[in-house]
Formats: sequence, C-alpha cells, structure tokens
Amino acid sequence: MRFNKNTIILLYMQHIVSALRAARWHACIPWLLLLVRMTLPANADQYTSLGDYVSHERDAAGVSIRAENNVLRLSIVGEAVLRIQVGRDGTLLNDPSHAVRHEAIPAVNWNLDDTDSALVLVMPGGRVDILKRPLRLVFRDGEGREIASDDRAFGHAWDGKEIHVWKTLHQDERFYGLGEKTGDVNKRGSQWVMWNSDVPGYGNDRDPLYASIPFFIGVRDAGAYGIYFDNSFRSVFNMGAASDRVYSFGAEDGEMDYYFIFGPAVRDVVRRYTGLTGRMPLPPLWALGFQQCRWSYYPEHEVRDLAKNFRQRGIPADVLYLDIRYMDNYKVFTWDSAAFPNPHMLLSDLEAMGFKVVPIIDPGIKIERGYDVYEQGIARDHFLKYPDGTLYSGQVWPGWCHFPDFSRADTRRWWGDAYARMMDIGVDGFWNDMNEPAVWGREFPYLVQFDNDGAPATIKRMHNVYGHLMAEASFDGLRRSHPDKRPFVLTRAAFAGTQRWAAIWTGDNTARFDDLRMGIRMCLGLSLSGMPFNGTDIGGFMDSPSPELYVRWLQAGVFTPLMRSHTHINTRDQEPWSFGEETEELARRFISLRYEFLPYIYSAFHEASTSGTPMMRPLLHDYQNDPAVYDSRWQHTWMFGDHILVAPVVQEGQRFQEVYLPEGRWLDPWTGQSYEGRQRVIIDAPVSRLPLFYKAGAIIPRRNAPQFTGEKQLDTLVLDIVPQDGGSGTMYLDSGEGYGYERGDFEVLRFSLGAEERGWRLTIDAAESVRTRNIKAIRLRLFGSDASPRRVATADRIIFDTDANTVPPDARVDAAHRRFEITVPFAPGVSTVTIGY
Ligand code: MIG
Repeated sequence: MRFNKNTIILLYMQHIVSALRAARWHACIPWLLLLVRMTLPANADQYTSLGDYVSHERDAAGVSIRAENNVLRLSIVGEAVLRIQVGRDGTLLNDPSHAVRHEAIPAVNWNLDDTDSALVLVMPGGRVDILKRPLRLVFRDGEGREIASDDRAFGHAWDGKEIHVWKTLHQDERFYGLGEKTGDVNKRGSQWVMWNSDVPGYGNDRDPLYASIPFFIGVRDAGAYGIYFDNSFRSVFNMGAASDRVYSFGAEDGEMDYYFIFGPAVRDVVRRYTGLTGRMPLPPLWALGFQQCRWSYYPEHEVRDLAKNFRQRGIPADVLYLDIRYMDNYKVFTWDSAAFPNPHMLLSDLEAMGFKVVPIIDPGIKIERGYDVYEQGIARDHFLKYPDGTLYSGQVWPGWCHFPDFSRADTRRWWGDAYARMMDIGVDGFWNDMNEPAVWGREFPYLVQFDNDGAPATIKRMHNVYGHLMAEASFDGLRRSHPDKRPFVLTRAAFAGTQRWAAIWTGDNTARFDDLRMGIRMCLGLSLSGMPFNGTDIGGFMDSPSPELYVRWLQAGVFTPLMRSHTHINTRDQEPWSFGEETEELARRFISLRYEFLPYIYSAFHEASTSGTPMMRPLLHDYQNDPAVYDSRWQHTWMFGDHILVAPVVQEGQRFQEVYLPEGRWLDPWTGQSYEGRQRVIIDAPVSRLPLFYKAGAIIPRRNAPQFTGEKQLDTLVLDIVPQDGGSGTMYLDSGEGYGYERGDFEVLRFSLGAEERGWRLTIDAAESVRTRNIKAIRLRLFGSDASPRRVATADRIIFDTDANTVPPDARVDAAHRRFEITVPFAPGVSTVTIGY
C-alpha cells in the first residue's frame, strides 16, 4: 500500500465532501485544517513529525498507518523482530538493504487490536502500542512492561531529506554495540557518527573510525532490546549526550527504516540481530592460530627468515602477512619481481613449513597503460565515475588511481576472480585495506557515482558500504574458485553484515597501554554488534611497545578472536624474539597457551557461526542481571565462551589484578584456588601471568600446543574440569578446512559431570559425531580437589585404584595447584569415567 501527498489530499477532500453532503458543517473543520497544513510549504528549519493517526490497513506481513504528515509501516519480520519504516512525502521508499537478508526471515503469528486511543500489536517477544494522538510507538515486553518508547512529542520526524527518531531516555538505560567505537563499552551519554574513516593513530576520543555498524542494544533493569537502523548514509547516534530526555538516531538522507528486536536477554538480541544481518561463517582453523604481520616483511629472504625463526625457536604461528611492499609499485595483483622473484616457490616452501600467507590488497588501481588490471577495468567499465561519465581519479599509494565500483555484480565478480588467481599461486587469504575508501586528502568527493546495477547511487549512500561490498566480492570469489577452502578475508572497513564475509581488525592503534584497553573495549563492541571475528594490532601499530606492554597485549590476545601482531614501517622490530630472551620466553608461553586452548576456542567459533553468540563478550552478556558487571571498572574483563573469564592486566606496572567475579563459583587454573562469585578478588599477576578463571562446573577441552594448527591431529584431548554436579562442556571438532562438516564430517563431544555418592561420573557423549578423528586418549585434569581420587575407571577397565595398587605412571597429584591428572583411553560413542574418592 502506498500513500503519497496527493492521495492524502484526495482523502481529506473526500471527508470534507461527505461531511458537506451530510450537512455536518462542523465535521469539515479538522479535515480543512489538515488540508491547509499539508499545502503549506515545509519549514526547512524545523522537524516535522508524523502527527496524528488517520487510518490503517492491515495485511499478512504487518500494518500500514496513515498519519497526518506521512505514512508509517510496521512489519513483523521474524521471531521478536519488528521492522519500522517511515515514508517520504507519504510514500515508502523501500530502499534495498545492504545488510538484511530477508530470505532468512521466518513466519510468525501476530495480532492487531484497534482501540480508541491505540492500535495494539502483539507478537512473540512483546507488543507495541501504536498510540494514535500523536502517532507514536511504545514497545512493551512479554509482561507488558514498557521497555522503549518514542519521545512523547517528537518520535519519528524529518527535516527535508534528513530523518530522525527520538526515543525516551530512561534512568536505568545503558547502551552497547554501535560496532567499532572508542570510549566506554557503555555508550550512554555520548554521540557517535557512522562514516567510515581512515584515522591513523586514533585515540580514545576519536570518531568516526573505519567501520559503521548502526546497531545498538539498550539494556534496562527489566530487560534488553536492540535497534538496527538499516541506512547506509552518514548517520548519527545520540545516546543521551547532553540530554536527560531523549536518545536518538538519524541519517542525512535515505530511508527511515529500522528494526526493533525484543529481548529480554542480551544474548537473544544478538542472536536475532545476526539472524537478520547474517553470521560469521566458520573460518579455517589456521586463522585462529597466531598471525605475524609488519609493514612490511620484504624482500623474500626476510619472509623466509621470519618463518625459520618461528620454527627454530619453537614459537607457534600459522599466518604471515605481506604488507604493501610485496607489490610492484603498489599495483595490486602484481609482485615486485626483484624482491619476490618466484612467489610460487616462496609460498610453497612456506606452506611446507606450515605457514599460511595473507597479502594486503587495496582497492586503488594505478592508472598506468599496459597494467592489465587497469586495462581490464577500463575495457569492462569497472571503475567509479563522476555523473558526467568521466572516470574518477584519486591519489593513494600507487599514485593516481581509479577505484572499482563494487556495487556492480560484474565488477565484484572480476575482483573475486583476481583473488582466485592469487590463490592459485599459493596465497591463503586476503587483507583488504584502505577500503573506507581512503584516499590522500581524505575521501572521495560527494559527486562520485555508483552504478549500483542500474540504480545509480551517490557516494553519500555507498561510502559506508564500500568495504562491505569489497569483502563480499573477495569472499564470493574465493568460494566460487576454491570450493574446498574456507575463505579468510580480513577487512578494515565494514558495515552491518560484513561478518558474513570477513574478519575485522581495529586499524592503526598506537603502542600505549591506553590503546590496549581501548582495543579490548572496541572488540567487545564489535562482538555485540554481530562481528565476532575481531582483533587489534597486538603490540600497537604506531610506535614501539615496551617489553611489558608487548607481553600484556599478547596475553590479552590469547583470548581475542583474531590474534595478530602488527606494526608500522617506521618502528622497531616487533617479533616475539625482538625484546630479549626473557620476553621471548613469555611470548612463547602465551602464544603456546593460545594453541593449548584451540579446541575450546574453535568450539566457541563454531557456536558463533551457528547462533551468533560472540566468542568474546562483556560480562553483561552472560550475567545481565548482576548489577555489578555494569561498573566500568570491569569493562576490560570478558567471557570467552561460556566457561572462561579473562581479566588481563592492562595497566602499566601493575603486578596484581583486581577482578570482579559474577555469580557462581570460580577457579583460578594457575593456583587451583577457588572463589565464590559476586565479589571482588585480588590475585597476584606478575608479568608472567594472564589472570583467568574457570566457571565451576566447566569442562574445558584443551590440547598440547602444536607448532601450527595443521601440524598434528589431536590425539590426546585434555579436559580441564572444575568438578560440580551438573557440570558440562562441548567440543566441536572437524578437519579445520573445507566444507566436509556441512556433509556431516565433524565431531561433537558433549561432556557432563554428575555427583555420585563418593565421587563423580563424567559422561562423554560422541553420539552426534558422524566420524571420530584421532582422539585416542583423554587426559583428565580435575581442579580444586584437595584429595586425589582413590579410583578412576571407565566402563570396561580400572585405570587407577590406590587400594589395588594400580596407579599408572602418568597419574599425578599437584598439591600446589590442587590438581589431579590422569589419562584414560577414549572410545567413540558414549563413554563414562567414574572417579571415586
Ligand atoms: O596508509 O599498508 O591500517 O595496517 O600496515 C597506510 C600499510 C596503509 C594502513 C593499515 C596498516 C597497513 C598500512 N596501511
């Protein structure tokens, strides 16, 4: 149903005519007033709101409401997800979305009641009161409690093309998300702009940065909700900055089109948001390994030395990066033939050593006769233009460049095919940089136009999705050409939904403790905003870290989804061995720790790829009802998966750590000390320690650290167990590459622990596993038990029995760490281990 100004005028006139016919003179008056108001010229300096309700029409997917000044459309688009659109001049724009995958939306039951003062829309998750005079929305949870509402007077409004929504700010309201943003994790009281920007060396007060994710979560005492504003123009989010009445969001142009997501759990909001915009696909396992980068490993012998150093020193690593100097004059898809005379041989030698190689790709194409990428781009019309049809040129690393128009399907294909050819030489993934897009002098002039597959659009609309579409082109190209490989794309710029194609890093930070803390907060924000595969430049990009800062950053990096060290061209060496022997030893220990936890980390990635629940998340995600977790003192603490609380030291010189532990019991795996939750604890945290806590009842899968993810199959699984009745854990395992898992080639092991009369019963259920890989034995590590068990047995054999004197040599009681270890054989299917005291 479409309404425009003329149909509304016509409708008002019909009302007047019928009133006149019925000789009810006074009935004409309101319609006449409305008519006069509509014909007055809009005041350019004032926001116009919807005004009062006039009428509505219901259809299968929602309700269209005509108001005095415009139309409002509510569509039920999924379980507990409502779409809200405001027309322009009475007509819905229905702009195509760059983020929302409408095909994924399930059908739901809902109901609409019409009362004198309101339409009441009831759907799964909550209800909306659509108040009639003036027309505004009140969102209520399943129990009828108000959780969000339009400001009493303003609500949805516009001023020319600029559109805005004002909502009531509540005392107990906190805001999270908004993607890659600096500041506190809680965004209340601040204002943010979405406009992808290249901001080298940014600090904590800088905005906007590289990515735009117009999604936030409001958390109130009664529950959480989410709002995704599906608009790619420059937008602004005022989360109660300088106001105690309203928070708001709006854009300079485009459609007022947003999604309201009911909770009440933050976890469900994130799950539903990622249902709408897509989830991170399972990456190749190697992408979870340690990644080493610098601007720029060059020439070839430097790259070979780097690889050799890792292996000779026994420091695990999976990925080496090639920054811009590998190219011939910064021309993408070329190699500097003096520095890299035989890339294919180099790459296959590195492959044989267990290294994956990821080169950087910038979107700017050097304008140079004879350069094949440039020539193809010209011949096939792949480059961006001015509205008069002449090509746009901007300067970046290669000098004057043209830029691919990623809004054309044909251009995306061409771009993806170029990646595929590089894969054929032997590279393993791609690092998309400068895709905000960035050019010397700042950004493209507003005149630059996109073809948009025949629906021309200005850079104003497309700027924020440039990197997003480049990521799509990259990912799709790899999927098409290498169907047996999971693509790995790392991007700097992003928009809502980019998680479907790429991981993200937080750009050009600085080697400062401030930036270590800021980076953690940014990763937490990205994680809540649907982009779980994120990380920072470990050690800092600008300047050089002290050994202490480097080690602390590596420690935090163990439980950051992307663990990548990187630094600027003008800085000191920043490899694990560049800071002296003592630091090298610590770097080895913590990088190895990452590898030891890979079974757990990979399982958390798998969970994120299916449910959208991020691997790394602020405490409030898991402990929403604990008021203490909202204290900004604990905002650098996070949960990684369900069972590990990570509290790295992020202050210079600090040798202890103050940690807040939420409800439940927690165990420090380094000391075996256990603590009751809902309290602050202080623990020792020398530079050699990463403060970690296991949740009581956790069963955490680990392994011995390999030198790289593909080095050895997992044959001895290590289970860290914090015994508690009802304990549990899950491990997902597959070949780590390719798509066999989609056809059932994976394993899921479910662990559970029950209290027996005089011990524990551990059940390992591998029933869902279609095949069993190489796990032959399980090393059990029981924490926190002061006494060692007297007897350990599987269904068919006794492993350990102090009475019968069967004590295998590897059984060990570590009194200092309150830990008991023993290895038991593992058989596929369902098996149990009883542990008697
Ligand atoms: O203008 O490729 O954020 O990681 O090392 C700087 C050189 C371009 C910016 C990236 C950084 C990369 C650098 N690039």
